[in-house]
Amino acid sequence: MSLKDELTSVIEKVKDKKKKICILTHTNPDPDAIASAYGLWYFFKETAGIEATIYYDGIIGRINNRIMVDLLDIPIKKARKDYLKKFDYFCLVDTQPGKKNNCLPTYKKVLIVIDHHFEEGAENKGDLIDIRENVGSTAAIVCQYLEEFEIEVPENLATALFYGIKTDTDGLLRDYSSLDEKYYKKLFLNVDYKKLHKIEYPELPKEYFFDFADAITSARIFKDILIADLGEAFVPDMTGEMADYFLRMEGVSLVLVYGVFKDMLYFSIRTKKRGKTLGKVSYELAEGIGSGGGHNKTGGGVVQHPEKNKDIFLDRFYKKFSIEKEKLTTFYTGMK
Ligand SMILES: [Mn+2]
Repeated sequence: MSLKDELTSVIEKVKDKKKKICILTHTNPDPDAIASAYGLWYFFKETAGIEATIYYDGIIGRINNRIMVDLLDIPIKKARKDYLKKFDYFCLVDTQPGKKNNCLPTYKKVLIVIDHHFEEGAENKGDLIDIRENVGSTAAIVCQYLEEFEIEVPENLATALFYGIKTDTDGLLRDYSSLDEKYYKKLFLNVDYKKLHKIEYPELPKEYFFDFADAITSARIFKDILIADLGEAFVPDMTGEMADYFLRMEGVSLVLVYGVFKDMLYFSIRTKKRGKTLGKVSYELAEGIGSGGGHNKTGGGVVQHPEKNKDIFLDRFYKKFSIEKEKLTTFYTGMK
């Protein structure tokens, strides 16, 4: 069956009875998850006349993402405690059934799953399971849905989807596919640049620079690997932000940044090198003590009970990359 046929049968199923649909992102949603949810929301509106509900759990931490939601009028809300009872169907975007980074219990049947993370033996029970590990963003897959049904993408949605693809692929520089490239270029013509600029370069709170200072002073290097500890992070997304930043340091090709937020240890890993599988590495680093995932050049996750599991996690990281921890030094050692 073609993708369009599969989507058509999903629409037929929900259309007449005006079913209540909930679109769920992963915990602490990033721009790709938010944009994909918004795109799927618009898809249901245009094809079935249904106004779905978009829920997330955790927090929308990163300032850019909060401004994105605000400026582009994205109807995303924090999941209420009793949300499970209120809907006939659930969709998952940028995550999949059984993954620990979403709040949907595994017994719930799913209508549509759209994701681009590797499958970790999830029980993929649903009407339409669309997991494409080779694609750089979930947003690009959603773009394809909209295109299949010849739905015109309004400016705010185009801006969101563009930003989703851009952040997940670092502007078509890492882990991207021809699908990402196609829609990145197509959406570009319809982006609201003023809004995009405000999203990408927002005013930053002082806490941001406080975390930044911690990241810089704690950074330690072994060969081409840099590790930084944020201590208490003011938002979980700070680890990814700092990891991206450190990856720009000359001579560094692999970065780990971690920090604690609400009694959980968040971590992000980045590399410049080809042929890495950091998603899998992250999964293994957190196995049994939390959860991890990602792609080739980016990975991340969360570790529970950092007071006892942080050292286990770090030792696994040292071992994985043959780091002699007594030889870790600051990057400015020997500088004047
Ligand atoms: Mn994504």
